[in-house]
Amino acid sequence: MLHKTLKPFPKDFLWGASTSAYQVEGAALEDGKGPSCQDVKEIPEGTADLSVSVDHYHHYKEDIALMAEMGFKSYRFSISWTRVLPNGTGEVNPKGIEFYNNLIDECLKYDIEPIVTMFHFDMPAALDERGSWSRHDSVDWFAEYACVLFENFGDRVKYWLTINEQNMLTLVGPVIGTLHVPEGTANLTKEIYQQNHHQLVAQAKAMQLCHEMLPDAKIGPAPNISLVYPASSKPEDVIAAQNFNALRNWLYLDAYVFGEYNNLAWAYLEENDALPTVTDEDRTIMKAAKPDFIGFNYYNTATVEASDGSEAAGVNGDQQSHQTFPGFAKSVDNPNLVKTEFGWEIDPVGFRATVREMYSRYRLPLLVTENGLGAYDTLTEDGKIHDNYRIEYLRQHIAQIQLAISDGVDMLGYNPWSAVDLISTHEGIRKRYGFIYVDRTDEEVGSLKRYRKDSFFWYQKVIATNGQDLKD
Ligand code: BGP
Repeated sequence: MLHKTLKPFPKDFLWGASTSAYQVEGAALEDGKGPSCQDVKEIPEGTADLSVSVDHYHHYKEDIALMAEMGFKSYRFSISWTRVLPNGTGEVNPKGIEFYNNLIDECLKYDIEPIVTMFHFDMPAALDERGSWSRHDSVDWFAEYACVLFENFGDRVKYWLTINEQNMLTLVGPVIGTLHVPEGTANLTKEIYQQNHHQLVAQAKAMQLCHEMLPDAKIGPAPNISLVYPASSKPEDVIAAQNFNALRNWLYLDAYVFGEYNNLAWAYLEENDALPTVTDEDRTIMKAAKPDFIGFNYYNTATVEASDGSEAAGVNGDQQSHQTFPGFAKSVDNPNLVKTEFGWEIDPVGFRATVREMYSRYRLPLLVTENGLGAYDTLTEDGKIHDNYRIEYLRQHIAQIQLAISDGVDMLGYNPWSAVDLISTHEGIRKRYGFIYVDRTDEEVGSLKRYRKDSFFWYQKVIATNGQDLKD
C-alpha cells in the first residue's frame, strides 16, 4: 500500500538498542558469578574469548553515558542468570544483584527505560549438568529465577522479556553454543521439542508471576520472527511456506499468545515422532498466561520451496540458516535480495511484511528487540569508523517501520543490535553490529577503548527528530 501521508512515530516510541550479558559483559567469573553454558563451551577457533567480551561489566557507566548522548529512550540488556544465582537455583549472589541495581539506576539517571531480557542463551552450567531444559524441573528453576528478578528489580523495571530467540535455540542450538542438542541434524526429535516445550511452559509461568507480582509491569517474549516466502507462485511452494512459517514462527507466537500449539507444527512433529509430552498442568499454565506485547528480533526473511521428501534433513548455518525438512519445506536463496558480508540476506520490505503479518495475527503491540547489520568495521588513524553501510541498513529498516505504523500497526519501539560492539554468537568480534566501536580483536583484548561510529551520530539525529530525519 502506498501512503499519501505517513503517520509519525508515536511520541513515546522507545528508540534504543540491545545487548546480551554473555556477549557484552565479560567478568565471566568475577564477583561471585557462576559459570553459564557459554563459559564452559568450546570457543570456536579464532573467535574472541568470552571471559572479557567487551567488559561492559566494568565500562557500563561509560557505555550508558554514550547511549544517553545518542538520546536513547531505552536500553535492552539481559541479566546473566548465574551472576544472580551462581548455581542457577538456591543461593543469591549479592554482588550480582548490586551490579544490576547499578546498571538499572544508571539507565534511569538518564531517563533510559531498561528493557530486561531474563534469558539470553546462557543456561547456568550447574543446571546444564542436571539436564537443562530437558528436565521438567526447568520450569521451576526458571520460576525461581524470575521471582528473584521481580523481587529485586521490579520496582524499577517496567519492560520484561522472557526468553530470547527460543525458536533459534530449537532450530540451530549448536551454533549458539547451547548443549543438549545433537549437531548437524534437522533438530526434529522428541528430545528437542521436549526442551522446547519446557521453555514454553517456563516462560508462561514467568509471565503469570510477573502479572501477579508486578501489576504495572509489561512482559513479552523475544523470538526471532521472519516471514517465510514461497520461492515461486507454485501452489506447492505456498504450502511449503505455510509449513515453515508454522514451524519457525507461529509455533512460538501461538503458544505465547493463545497458549496453544499451532496445528501445522503439531501435525509435522507428530508425523516425525517428535511430539513433546504435555501434561494437563502444562496446558493450564500455558493457557493462563498472556503477553502484554510481542518483542521480536528481525534480521531477514526466509524463502522455501516444496520438498518431495527425498532430500536429507539438515541444517546448514546459523540464525539465517538453510534448513531442509523432508516432505515439509526446503529453504533456498531469495534471488531478489542482496546479502551482507557474512551471507545474511537483507530485506527491509520483509520487515514491514513480517510486522503486518504478526500484528494481524496477534493484535498486540510490537517491540523490535533486535535488527541490525553485522559487518567488518575499520578504525581510521584519526579514531573514526565510517560505517555508512550500517547507516544505510538501519535507515531502510526504520523507514519500513514508519510504513508499518502508517498501515495501522501498533509499534512500541526499536532496539537494534547492538548498542555497543560485542562478541557475535559464533563469528567473533570481527563481525560488528554496534553504534559504539570497541578496540579489541578476536585475538587480543586490546585497550577496550570506546569510539563513536558515524552511525552513532546519525542515530542521534534520528532519535532527536523522532524518526523524521533519516538522512546522513
Ligand atoms: C541474534 C541473537 C543475538 C545476536 C544476533 C546476531 O540471533 O539474539 O545474540 O548475536 O543474533 O547474530 P550473530 O552474532 O550470529 O551475528
